[in-house]
Amino acid sequence: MKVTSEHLDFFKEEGYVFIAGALSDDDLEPLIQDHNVIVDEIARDLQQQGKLNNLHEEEPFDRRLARLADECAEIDGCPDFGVTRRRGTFEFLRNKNLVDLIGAFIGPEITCNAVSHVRPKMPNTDVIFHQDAVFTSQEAQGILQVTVWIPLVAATAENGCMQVQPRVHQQRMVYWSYGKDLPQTERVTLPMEKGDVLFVHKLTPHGSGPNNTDAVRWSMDLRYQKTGGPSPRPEWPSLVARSQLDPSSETVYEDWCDQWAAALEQTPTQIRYERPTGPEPFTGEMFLT
Ligand SMILES: O=C(O)CCC(=O)C(=O)O
Ligand SMILES: [Fe+2]
Repeated sequence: MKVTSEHLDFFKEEGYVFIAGALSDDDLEPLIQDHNVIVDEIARDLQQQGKLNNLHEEEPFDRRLARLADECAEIDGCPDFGVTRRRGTFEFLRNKNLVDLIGAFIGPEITCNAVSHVRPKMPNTDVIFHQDAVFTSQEAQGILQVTVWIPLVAATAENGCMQVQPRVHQQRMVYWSYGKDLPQTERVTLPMEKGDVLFVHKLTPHGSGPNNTDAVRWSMDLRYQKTGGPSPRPEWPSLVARSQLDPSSETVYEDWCDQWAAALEQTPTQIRYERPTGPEPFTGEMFLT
């Protein structure tokens, strides 16, 4: 699957674009396997501590963490990938099929920054509307960055799939107060199948409604930028996913693990940067030119 000029025109106009069937089960499987292992480790650990009776081993990927959480209030999602540092997940962040798509939005020098997450969206939780442009250090406010949203299970209106406010990015404003001052415009609901990939402009307001099912809506939300620019979260490591200029500069797994371990030792929880309180014009890079 390729990003076409129609996709890019749609992205420029609407502030998001949805690419159906961009990834195969083979692309996603290592990521899912890693998170099966992570959930299993959480369960066994709590069982050993006497906090859990049933490991719920028979439950499928999309349900097991929810059943464990039903039984043990301590479970609220799972640690992020910088903490778990599994190889399959690292490889996914630089998966060829994925990175081929990203190049169309930011060019051939591609870095995944640390404002990137695995998100097990638990039953009854939602994500309030916001722009991703607000999650940034001051130095990186103007960078060209694209959000890549990838479901690991089908995302539906019922389990709280992504919703976006189209065309708001064209106002070139950053609404800094995390949702409170966003313009109230049409919201488009975007159900997605496993394998689909969504690209969201950093000025596009988006969020997701409550997960009204008893399963987990697993997804990845990743932020890619041009290599060399300032990081929106510099205290944690970025990863060079691809370099045409210097392939030897691409991050290797062992270094990525070491960098995360060192960074988390120094800064265990994320820093909340100073930010303006009201809306301000965005003067940075809007699109790849
Ligand atoms: O996964 C969601 O529901 C919202 C994620 C999000 O805000 C993002 O990917 O930027
Ligand atoms: Fe977001």
